[in-house]
Amino acid sequence: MLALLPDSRVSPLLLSLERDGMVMLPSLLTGTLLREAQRAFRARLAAPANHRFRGWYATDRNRLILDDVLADSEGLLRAALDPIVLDVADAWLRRSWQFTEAKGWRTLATDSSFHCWHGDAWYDDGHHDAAFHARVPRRLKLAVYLSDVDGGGFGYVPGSHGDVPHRTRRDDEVPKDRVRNVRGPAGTGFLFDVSGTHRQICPVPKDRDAVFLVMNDPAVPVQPADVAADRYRPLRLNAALIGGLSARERRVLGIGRRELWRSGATPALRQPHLARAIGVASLAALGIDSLVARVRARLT
Ligand SMILES: O=C(O)CCC(=O)C(=O)O
Repeated sequence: MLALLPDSRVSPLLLSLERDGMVMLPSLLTGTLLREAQRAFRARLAAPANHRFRGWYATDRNRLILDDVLADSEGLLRAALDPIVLDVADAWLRRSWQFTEAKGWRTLATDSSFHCWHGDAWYDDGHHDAAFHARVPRRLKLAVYLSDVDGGGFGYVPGSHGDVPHRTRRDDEVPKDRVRNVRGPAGTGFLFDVSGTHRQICPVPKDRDAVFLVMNDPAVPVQPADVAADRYRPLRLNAALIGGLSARERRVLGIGRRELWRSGATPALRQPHLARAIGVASLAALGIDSLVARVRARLT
């Protein structure tokens, strides 16, 4: 595989990925494109998703999550389509891969150790033959920091990747002296194989903004919990930003690809009572607005 690489800049990166399971891409996003990406990210963090505001949601108390971040920012889209990123991914994942998720989150500063060491659970391991189990399907994540990170960064155990079934790992199973704690200024990128042991390092001394873009072969079936949550579906993109793409860029963004398309799919409600309460409160607030407007009209 290495001998087929088109670009000598890519070979050392691929060797690091092979050896460590992760590779740094310093200064992946810089200058005006970085500032634009930061502005777009922060704008969406201004409020929770509500009505037409595409804001954050949360699945734990420590992170404000944004979906479909490639639709918000030209800078992030360019970082995702950086030729080096695509070359490494083509070699590591073979050419059938595409981006299957584009999330970002702000981790709120905390002293608590809220995140555990794990290899990502994602593929459906319940319905496959021995050949499937002998080789864990490959998946990469491309991460980009959008804030300066000098503590509370991403942690990875180099060399822990490979044909390791996904699972969480107890703290005492992790060789702490080998952990790579990724620090770097905003715009730092890195790629990692999700089978390796990793987590958000805690404590987190200040809020950390980062995006994590998922890349894998869409033909690999995903675990039922992720189907129910409507994860790993076609990306939502921005029509203004996707003109003039090359055939390869279209392929990796999944444009025109239907493998992940599930008509009518919608995420299962996590907190149905809260959803109902928000619906009732929104309609009540509109009723109050219209009452106030009518009273004002009478008084003037
Ligand atoms: O937020 C982090 O640094 C950890 C990310 C992570 O565990 C993951 O993407 O699976």
